[in-house]
Amino acid sequence: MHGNWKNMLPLRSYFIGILVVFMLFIMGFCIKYIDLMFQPKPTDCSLKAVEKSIELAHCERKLLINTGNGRKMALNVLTPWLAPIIWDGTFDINILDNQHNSTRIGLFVFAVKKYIRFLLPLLESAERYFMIGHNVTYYVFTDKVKEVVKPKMADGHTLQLHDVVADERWQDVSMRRMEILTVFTKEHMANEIDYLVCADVDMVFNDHVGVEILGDLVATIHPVFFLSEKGAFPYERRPISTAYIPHGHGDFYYMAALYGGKVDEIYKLSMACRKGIVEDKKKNIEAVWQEESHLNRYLVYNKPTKVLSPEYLWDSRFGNGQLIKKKRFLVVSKNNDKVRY
Ligand code: UD2
Repeated sequence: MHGNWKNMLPLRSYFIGILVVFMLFIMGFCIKYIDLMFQPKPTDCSLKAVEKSIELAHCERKLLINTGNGRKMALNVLTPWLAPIIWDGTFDINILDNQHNSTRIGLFVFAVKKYIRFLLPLLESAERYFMIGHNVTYYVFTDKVKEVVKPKMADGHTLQLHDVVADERWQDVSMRRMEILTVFTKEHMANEIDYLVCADVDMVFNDHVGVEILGDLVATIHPVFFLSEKGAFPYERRPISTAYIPHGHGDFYYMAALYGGKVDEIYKLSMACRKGIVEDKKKNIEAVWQEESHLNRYLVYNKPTKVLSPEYLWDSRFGNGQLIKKKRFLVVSKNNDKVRY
């Protein structure tokens, strides 16, 4: 008996071992599936819960629309005055193309003095990406009509060349555009086109830019300032200038390299900007960003009916590019000292 008991000792350790392993296994199982054991109740589908989520979604939208924060506003698809902000994915180009099947569109550019070198690349890129399938007139103003090389153009596209004086200062060339617009929108374009798009010449189209950009009055958010707080916008802040915008006013900072609208709206815009430029000149002052400052002033008090996201104006040197899915219209890098003087 005694001897038997001694013989059973290893057997007892064996059972204890098995028991320990078993308990460890149970503990492991519990740790792994603890959340299953305390699972929350199935989703509450009661009317109250649904109402709560609708209310939350509503608040979220309200926040997006009402916020005075420039960062959120520029990334929205609606301005606080309910104008669309055009981003990739917000429009169906087939529907819009059908709506605009007989629309006549103009593209207005200045290519004066050394800037003539930018004209052909701009027009060639326009032939690839700008208003494809639509009736387009290029209105080119230059002091070098004879040097203009015409691009190969699609049916329904025409090029008009117009002589313009070459101002000595590049700032005056840039501002002269407003004066020319006041005359041409009234006397020529009113009968020739429905919408006018105004652009800088040192730019290239890099992706689709179509009828989604057409509207009564359209402006483009400046890519440098689309995430900035309003206080950082480089508006003209000197009250002596007619382009003055007081702190607290304004919604976005728009870039003068692309804007547009119905011909009569561009007439009104250019008249106001031209008047401001002339009044400033009388006082011997010039707005901080020339006609861009006057354009911004006009658009603060005459809200655009459509706003283009920075997809429509991009400079490859800028940061934040990851937020911009398509870079449709690009600034061409240039050596200012070489082309302006
Ligand atoms: C910025 C704006 C521009 C305008 C300007 C201030 C960009 C991309 N654009 O341009 O819209 O507000 O500041 O006035 O930031 N031009 C000529 N010949 C010249 C000089 C100018 O044809 O000798 C025309 C040309 O169409 C050019 C435009 O004026 O694209 C604006 O001049 P800019 O491009 O030199 O001015 P920039 O780059 O500072």
